[in-house]
Amino acid sequence: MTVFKSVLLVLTLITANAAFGHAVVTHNSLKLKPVPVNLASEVELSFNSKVELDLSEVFLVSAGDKMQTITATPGEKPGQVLLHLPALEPGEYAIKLKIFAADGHLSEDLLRFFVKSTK
Ligand SMILES: [Cu+2]
Repeated sequence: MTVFKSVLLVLTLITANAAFGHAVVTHNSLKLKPVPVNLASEVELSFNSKVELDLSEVFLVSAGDKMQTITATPGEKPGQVLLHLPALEPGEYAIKLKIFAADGHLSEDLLRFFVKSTK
């Protein structure tokens, strides 16, 4: 009976941990590497868990709340995602993320950034 109880306890703990599997951005290359002007580029994101890219949606939001879908591909490491940005004029933008974690939970996030002319 004691063994059975401890097995149950371990199972409960594992399930409780899995509930924290929501995909949260832990690394974001926008902070380190500015998005270039008028040149297609990539943004690298890392999540704290595996993400289901087939179910996830990523949008580029530009002035006037215009949204366009952007392509997201898996990176080399687990939880890593590459976003493929089109060539952008200087301005204020945001990346809207609707990301499904491997546990099926949806998280939404908005990453704001500027494209600045260096001249
Ligand atoms: Cu979750």
